[in-house]
Amino acid sequence: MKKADIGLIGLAVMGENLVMNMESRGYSVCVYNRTTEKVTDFIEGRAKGKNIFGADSLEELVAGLSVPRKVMLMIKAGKPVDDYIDALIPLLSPGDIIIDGGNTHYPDTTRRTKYVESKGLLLIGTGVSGGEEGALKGPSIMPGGSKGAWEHVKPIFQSIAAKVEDGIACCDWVGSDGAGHYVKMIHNGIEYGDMQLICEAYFLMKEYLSLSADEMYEVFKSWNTGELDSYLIEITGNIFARKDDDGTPLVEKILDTAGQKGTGKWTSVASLDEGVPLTLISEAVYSRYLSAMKDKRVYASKVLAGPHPTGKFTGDKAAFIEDIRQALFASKIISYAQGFALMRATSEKYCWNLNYGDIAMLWRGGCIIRSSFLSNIKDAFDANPNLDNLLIDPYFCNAIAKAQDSWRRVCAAAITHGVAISAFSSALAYYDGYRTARLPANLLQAQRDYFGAHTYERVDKPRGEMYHTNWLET
Ligand code: NBP
Repeated sequence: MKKADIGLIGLAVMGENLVMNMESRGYSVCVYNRTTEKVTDFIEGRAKGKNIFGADSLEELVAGLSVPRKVMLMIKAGKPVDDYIDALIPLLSPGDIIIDGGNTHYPDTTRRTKYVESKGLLLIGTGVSGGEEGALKGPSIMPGGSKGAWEHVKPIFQSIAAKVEDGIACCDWVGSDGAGHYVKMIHNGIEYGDMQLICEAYFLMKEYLSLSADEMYEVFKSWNTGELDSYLIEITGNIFARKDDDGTPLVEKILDTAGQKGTGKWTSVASLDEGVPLTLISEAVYSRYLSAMKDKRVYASKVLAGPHPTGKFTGDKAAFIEDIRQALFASKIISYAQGFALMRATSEKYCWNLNYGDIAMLWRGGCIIRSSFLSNIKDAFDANPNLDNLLIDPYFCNAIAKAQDSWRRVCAAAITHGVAISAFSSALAYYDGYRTARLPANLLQAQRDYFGAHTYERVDKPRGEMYHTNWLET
């Protein structure tokens, strides 16, 4: 019997759709699921008549695969992945490949790569982005792990991945160890930031400018034709157009408590570990936490005073909407600048040799943060592969210079009128901090030396020479 090109374990939304995608590209797939009834349902349902075969056990799955065997896990991240790896190792042969396509935390992939390689096998830990629709029609795929596995998996992955207009697949090798899952984690963090920025723009338009959902639909439609052109801007416009059964905007019926699965938090924690500011994404994570404190906020709204004046906007609305657009664009640049700076620090630490321009291209299609803006990032790293911070690139430097008056007007108005815009304002604070040659940390060093004899460097002496003062001595 002819063997299948690849095996897949995990027939939930993502797994099933990836299998359908692979089969539609000419690959035969053998499938297995812990709850084996799902295998039967799938084979007799969506997969009927297709080049997809079911297995009732892991042994049957492995026996049905061509060599080197490729087994992809599309299951809940965490212990189930370790359990399947341990169950598969005795069934596989040297050179066979295990692929983890779930939302795994990158240190787990680094650990598993070493473990699987020590058994003579290869492991790919890959980010898959784009949700269930992406999985079916073309996701963004970010593989890392055992480099030797890539040549065997590349044709399948690149054929199922999203393609951008020039036909380039949004899938390429990212780096060793957990690099693929790391880049997916950064993607998710950036997604948190992009979403929060859009929510703050909406909040200003609703609370301060008193725009209707229909008016905001028009604003987002026009924004999607310019610098902000992106999937998230597009779907946000569509959300404003959606009415509930009573004809009112559905979005206003939705409870304001945000959920999360934790990948934004991982990104923030990674930034603290590396000592790289990631203020915008971290604010986006905190904003979700704050939103979840609904009862406390409702209580506080009745007892905590707001600013005066609290009145509504009376000026030129179109001009202020343009200010918001510029503020969103400038803040978005900050978010990506911080995300890429964090990737650089981590890449250097683990010797991953990440290619930042190529990573931007992986996100051009298929995934949630896809946008035209990513081409500008690719151009920036093509022009200078050693670019330390995107803000220094001429395009982004000029874009922020152009946007900053609007950005400051928006933050000032929001602060004056008490509209919470933590991502816009923290982005501006980072920008002002990053462009300041002399910060007040001289005083901070003096304080540390005063109470803890932590010593300090002097501006009039070579770097590295440490000084201590007995501050109480007169
Ligand atoms: P889920 O994350 O809901 O996982 C469902 C699958 O995991 C089923 O096959 C289930 O088997 C299996 N599973 C579970 Br749950 N616990 C298990 C255990 N203890 N042992 C063995 N198998 C177990 O599915 P999904 O939403 O399709 O996502 C799959 C992976 O892709 C996840 O890691 C997810 O984070 C990631 N991801 C999801 C999306 C998305 O938009 N949903 C996007 C990108 C990445 P059962 O049928 O027997 O319960």
